Amino acid sequence: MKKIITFGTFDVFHAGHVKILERAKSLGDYLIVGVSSDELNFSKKQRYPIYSQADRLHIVESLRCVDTVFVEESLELKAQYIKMFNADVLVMGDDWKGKFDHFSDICDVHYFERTPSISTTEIIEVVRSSVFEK
Ligand code: C2G
Repeated sequence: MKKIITFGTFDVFHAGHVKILERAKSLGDYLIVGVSSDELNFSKKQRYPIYSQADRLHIVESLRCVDTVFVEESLELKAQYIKMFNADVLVMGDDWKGKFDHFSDICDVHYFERTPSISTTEIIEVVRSSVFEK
């Protein structure tokens, strides 16, 4: 059985998230998703996610294409997570292109093109401006 692993915050879950997860699953049989903890997200983006860690895990876990979720506590633990789950392929969006190439000694590394014109940051901006324009 071919196992795929991917990581992300998946805050304000949107179509770009679902599309990368579906494409990741299409590379194998079993999809494992590391969902960034609230603290990890704060350290990466200097803000806490809009959706709680528990809700983000719940949403991702509920998808048909996802088989297992776990909390990604640290970016530095990636190699350990890959080995722990025995993953054959690491998938990331191409905003991370090149950043994970060094894992190619333990698994295949595959970057998918990001879905254009949609992002959590953009959704937050649209909602914020529509609230303040009224
Ligand atoms: N994504 C995408 N298209 C978009 C937006 C996001 O394909 N329009 C992909 C990203 O490339 C990423 C995944 O969806 O592979 C999750 O995106 P984020 O939640 O923004 O992930 P990020 O906070 O970058 O966390 O260890 C790595 C990090 O945990 C990745």
